[in-house]
Amino acid sequence: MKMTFRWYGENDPVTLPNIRQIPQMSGIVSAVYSVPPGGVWPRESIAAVKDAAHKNGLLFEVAESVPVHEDIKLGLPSRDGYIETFCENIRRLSEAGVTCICYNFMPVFDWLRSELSKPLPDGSNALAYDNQTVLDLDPLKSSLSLPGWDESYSKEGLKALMNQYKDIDEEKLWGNFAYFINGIMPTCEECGVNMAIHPDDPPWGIFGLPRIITGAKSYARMTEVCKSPRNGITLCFGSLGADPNNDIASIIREAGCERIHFVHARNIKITGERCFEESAHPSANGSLDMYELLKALHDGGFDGFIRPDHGRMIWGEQGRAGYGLYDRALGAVYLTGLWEAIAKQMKG
Ligand SMILES: [Mn+2]
Repeated sequence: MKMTFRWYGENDPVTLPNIRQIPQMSGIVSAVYSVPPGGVWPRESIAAVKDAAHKNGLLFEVAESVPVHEDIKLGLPSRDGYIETFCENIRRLSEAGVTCICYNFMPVFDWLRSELSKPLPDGSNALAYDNQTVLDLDPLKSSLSLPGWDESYSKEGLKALMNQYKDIDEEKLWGNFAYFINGIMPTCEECGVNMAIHPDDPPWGIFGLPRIITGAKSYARMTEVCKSPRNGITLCFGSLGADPNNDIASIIREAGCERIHFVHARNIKITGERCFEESAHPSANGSLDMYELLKALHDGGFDGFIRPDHGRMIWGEQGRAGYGLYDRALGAVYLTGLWEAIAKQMKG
């Protein structure tokens, strides 16, 4: 297991020297943020991320995320051009030493929460999801803006895009996914890059848009549509765990670790039906048993990348919701400790 930490580039209030001082940190997870979805990432921009990491004793082996253009998800004729662009980004990233690319296949909206700084009893705050609040939202009318919402869409643009999805049901989205993953796989094979799809977050449909990466059945199907082991997953505990029907330890044990290239480890506390808040990482603080999950990964021989996922805001820290330094650093150390204990126990 290689412990990593997400870094949002030079404008991130969390600095690389900060990240370097977290015990056992091997590298950063980052991206080129200045290019809109569907664009080619300049080699200089990729090199800048790599060089900044290396100067601080950190590796840059995981890109998160390389966005998939909506035309690919919609299956439009223009998708072939965007798939070629995606392949070019795979080639450029691999030239810079990246071996794992995290992406998602969620139409229109990325991850979604109803609250970014819900106060918790201990004085910290965290991201939260309340189903009723989200159901009451109309993305086309609401002035509320959430982090998973692409700000570059005008209301009209968003309306037009959501209309395009009217004819795309889950079956069609699966077909478009299969076309995409099989289209890029020869390049992945050639470059030695693993693709790691992130589950939909939350793992259920929202605003009438289809969502397909939601649990054990999705993983069985996505591995079926493209059999290369380089077609793998980002196992995000918090995303999958928001649906209590997802038994994540069983998913790991049944699917094996060959396709798990990247793990997002965080805990959540389920507070009602389709309601949850993001908690501190330890098992006792949330609804997920982190020991069981890491144990399943260890038993499966997992040796990919892992990172603490979202953290709470603690100790008065201000910054990017979910991506402060302190609670994620605590999470990383907790995960490293659990892993050490499991590894030593297994040796007897
Ligand atoms: Mn995640």
